[in-house]
Amino acid sequence: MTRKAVVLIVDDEISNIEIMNAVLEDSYEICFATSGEQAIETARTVLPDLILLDVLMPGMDGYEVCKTLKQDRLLADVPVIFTTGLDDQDAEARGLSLGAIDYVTKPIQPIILAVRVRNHIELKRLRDQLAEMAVTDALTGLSNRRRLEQALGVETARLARSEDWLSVIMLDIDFFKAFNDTYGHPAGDRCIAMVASALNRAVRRASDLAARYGGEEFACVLPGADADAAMTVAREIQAQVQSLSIPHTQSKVSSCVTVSIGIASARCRPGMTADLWIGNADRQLYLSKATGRNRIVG
Ligand code: GH3
Ligand code: MG
Ligand code: MG
Ligand code: MG
Repeated sequence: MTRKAVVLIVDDEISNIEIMNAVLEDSYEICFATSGEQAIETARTVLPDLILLDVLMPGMDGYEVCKTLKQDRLLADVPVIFTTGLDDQDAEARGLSLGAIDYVTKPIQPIILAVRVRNHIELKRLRDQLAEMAVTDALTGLSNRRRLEQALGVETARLARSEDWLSVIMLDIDFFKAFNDTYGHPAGDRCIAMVASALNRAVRRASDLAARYGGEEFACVLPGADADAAMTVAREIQAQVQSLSIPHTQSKVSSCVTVSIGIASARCRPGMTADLWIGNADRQLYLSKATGRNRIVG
């Protein structure tokens, strides 16, 4: 069963909260706030799927709340619908220009409120799905190259501040063209998906990222991992791929599918870029290929 979406209702008048709650409580999990300050606090704790926000409130008003929400990385994408007695185009324009997605006027019309809330929650769900698809590889379910490069950019900047360790692993399936030629392209796809699952089993830390970089090439970002730690992960990747025991009669190094692995490890320094790290790991991978394949060069 999918969880109920959470709607945060913000209004300084309890009677308004009661009216909106009566419309929505069967379909959503409802939480309340009766001031702007409380709204921000509650939003940060419950991370609602949608916020119904009163404009006129003593203290922090709805506009200020909206501005604060939009500046918060975790809350900026939560749809905000303003609710107000003001039947005033300027107020509506101001709310929408601050990033609110919609506007309803009081007295609340129950059917309209219910439909708007439902539509915006559905749109938000589709937007989230699309955003997730944009950074996910369809064949393997791993992160794709886009997420890898984004994450690596963020990590290099973060780790450079403390000059902490970072390791990047690149790996590539050996003699994969011959595999496709022998077993066919669909079997090749299944092989890529299995190697991805092996990689996923080997890269276990929540802060680590495993991605399909392209074709039959994968990359891992291991924040905080020094050369020894990265070597341990690389050996585990190799062992997991080996334990898949995917037959490959045309491989020149084994009777089963193998991977070549390159590792780049260093303390992060200011100015180091994602491209530099990928380039370094790729150079090691090239050495692994050039010196015989089915091996780790770190
Ligand atoms: P090496 O050991 O040097 O890596 O040799 P290789 O044959 O694996 O390397 P090469 O880069 O020449 O070939 C990679 C092959 O991977 C070629 C391409 O057809 C295949 N490939 C790339 N993406 C996919 C995919 O999504 N599915 C399948 N089935 N094959 C793919
Ligand atoms: Mg009010
Ligand atoms: Mg290859
Ligand atoms: Mg390749």
